[in-house]
Amino acid sequence: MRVFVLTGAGISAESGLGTFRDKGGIWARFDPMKLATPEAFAHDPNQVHAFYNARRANLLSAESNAAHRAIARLGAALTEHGGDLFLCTQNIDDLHERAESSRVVHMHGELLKARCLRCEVVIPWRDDLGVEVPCPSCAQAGGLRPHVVWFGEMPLEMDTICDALQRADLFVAIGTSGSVYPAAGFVTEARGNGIRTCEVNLEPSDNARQFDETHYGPASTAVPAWVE
Ligand code: BV8
Repeated sequence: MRVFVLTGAGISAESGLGTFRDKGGIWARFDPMKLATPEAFAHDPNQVHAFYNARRANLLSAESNAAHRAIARLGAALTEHGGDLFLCTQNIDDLHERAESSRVVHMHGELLKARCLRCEVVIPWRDDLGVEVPCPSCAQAGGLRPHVVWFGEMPLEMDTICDALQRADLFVAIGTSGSVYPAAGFVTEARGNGIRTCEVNLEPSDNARQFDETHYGPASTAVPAWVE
């Protein structure tokens, strides 16, 4: 059995990381166009770095939760029985990895990594990084940005994602509002390929009607219940 799981901010909400579009969410408090676009970084890199440094500090004090651990168990069980879990996350945290999921596709990048604007090398984030620090690979000063996909930028590993979406037997969306593309369109693509679809979320998402099966409740209880 090949299962494609897409996770969003809702799976990390109970770990204390903010979601984006819930009441008091990140995009309710910060303007994504001023902090999560290439133009915003070009205009004020220090402000953008400060925004991600604050989220990184929050992440470092957070822990994975029962939902992340249940997905890791699902992956191990599928592999053991000759199946496959393709875990694609919109999240830029590392909580799936800390819950011991083995292969995580971060389509929107990773908060704990930096990328050079010129040579594109990706390096682990260090607190001293910022616009003054030269790239360790091409020595360009001021060239390091968060390794995060901003609005208007192409998500990462899309070929791999689309291939996995074609081959899946089941598509499961967990903790996502279904409001950001191309991720929000994956359920439509799955349905078009005749793949069964399931949503596990706190409440019905924007595209809830497209799911054959739905389970609602906080991820830390709803996801383990669905996995078991
Ligand atoms: C692209 C990283 C094209 C950054 C993010 C104008 C210009 C350019 C593009 C566009 C445009 N207008 C529209 C677009 C397309 C745009 C888009 O879709 N915009 C939306 C707003 C309409 N998309 C893009 O720009 C994408 N790129 O289109 O490129 C292209 C083509 C060719 C060549 C080049 C380019 C890139 C989008 C990626 C942006 N980066 N993240 C960062 O994190 O700072 S997106 C942002 O939304 C988030 O980061 C997150 O990754 C993503 C999805 O959000 P969710 O994860 O779903 O979170 P949300 O808060 O919305 O929902 C949480 C859910 O959890 C809720 O349903 C809630 O009920 C539930 N929940 C809450 N608590 C719990 C829970 N569930 C369970 N348990 C709980 N306890």
